[in-house]
Amino acid sequence: MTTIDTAQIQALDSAHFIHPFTDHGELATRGSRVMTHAEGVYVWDSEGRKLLDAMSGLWCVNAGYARKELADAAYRQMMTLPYYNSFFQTTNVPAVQLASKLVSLAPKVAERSFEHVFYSSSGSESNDTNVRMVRRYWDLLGQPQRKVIIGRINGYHGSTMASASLGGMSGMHAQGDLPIPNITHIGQPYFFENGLSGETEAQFGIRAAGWLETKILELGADKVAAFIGEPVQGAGGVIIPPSTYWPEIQRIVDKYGILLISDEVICAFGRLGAWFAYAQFGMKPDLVTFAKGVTSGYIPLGGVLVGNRVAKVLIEQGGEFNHGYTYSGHPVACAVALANLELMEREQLVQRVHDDIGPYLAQCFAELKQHPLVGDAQTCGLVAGLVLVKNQATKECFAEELGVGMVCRAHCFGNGLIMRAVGDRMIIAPPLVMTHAQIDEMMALIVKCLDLTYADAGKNGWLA
Ligand code: PXG
Repeated sequence: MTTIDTAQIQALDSAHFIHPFTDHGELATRGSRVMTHAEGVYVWDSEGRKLLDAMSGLWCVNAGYARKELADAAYRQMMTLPYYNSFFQTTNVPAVQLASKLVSLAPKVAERSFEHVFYSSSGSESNDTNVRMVRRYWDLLGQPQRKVIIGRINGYHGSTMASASLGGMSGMHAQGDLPIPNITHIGQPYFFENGLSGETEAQFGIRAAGWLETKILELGADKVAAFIGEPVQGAGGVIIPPSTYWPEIQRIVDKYGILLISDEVICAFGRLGAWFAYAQFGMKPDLVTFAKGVTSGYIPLGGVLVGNRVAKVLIEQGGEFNHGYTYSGHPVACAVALANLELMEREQLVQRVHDDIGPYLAQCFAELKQHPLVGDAQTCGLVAGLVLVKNQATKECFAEELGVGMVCRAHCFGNGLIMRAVGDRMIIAPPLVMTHAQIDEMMALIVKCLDLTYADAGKNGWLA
């Protein structure tokens, strides 16, 4: 391994590279962490520190790092056909094979089943595609007034103008006049924060879904085009909805004939123990957004599974759909995705999350509820979240400005663990290849960092 001059890279980084979601004043003083290589579930930085990556990069390295099969697939495809477009009545073999593979992996949900795929290179682009497709669908059906798409506060759907608008991140909406017109939001199904005293989680799920009906009636049902949501909210802090929530949402969208978009950029490809998540949540979506795990993040690829309800109208009545990207159906990205799905099938990674490593993580996280700093802890497949609280008995939260989550996150980094903080929610989404021993190692680090944070909170008088 060549040695890296960390200070020089940091100086150049700060001088020339504008990072996503980064305060560059802070970056300039602190210097960024330079990641150099990775293997399995570990990444190394330029100072030689080894970190257990409990976030799979950014929720994407499902198959783990340094998988030779994926590099080989990219190399082979680059030497065969590194690029060709799929405009102008052309196609390529990996894009076709992948579309047919994805369709075969998508659970059948009656008339909403999936036989078609549209490709992009990211989750954000895919959700922009969804906006265009939904509007085109209603225009073709002679209902052009159906324009409004409803998302959720604290949902995340990407960072382009349309996808950031679909999302409900207040920090993003505060910059650049978002959301764009005809996108609105309802509250999130977060029981810990929004459940009423005496209300069961199941009752809360029905009530939270009811916010959709209220919004539809307020807007006028004939104005509403679609509802979009992540089966489990990821970037919002791993918010796992009550089991009653999605079936009730489905009942409501069906009642008013509204399209349902399941954004599975995080939730698909084994993350929740299935190839796609919608069926296990009782959703019958018309469009499913995917990205990230489809290639285990080795190369950018995203897209939309287009259900028969929409595909039929677009194809049979639509003529040309004036939408597409240079890299739609990129042969190298699709070849890597095919190799990734093959690898996942061979190693039964999805089944493993469902039957083995997911339940093991759930058991470990349940034990964390004993920790005095933990107000609640939940898992679903291989995502998990816990909330840091000031008082475990009353579930009183810390004042936001204390930044307790960031204190905990700093301890994690300092102790060789990559865990994310979303406010005071600490979250993980480890690679699906994690062994039991690696889960044990991760849990020991989590407990250690919770202890250190608890000690800090005590010293600073935050627990009083
Ligand atoms: N939908 C969902 C559900 C996502 O999680 C996107 C769309 C956008 O995908 P692209 O590929 O355009 O980034 C995402 C992305 C975080 C974080 O802080 C999460 C994402 C991206 C960046 C940061 O957890 N998810």
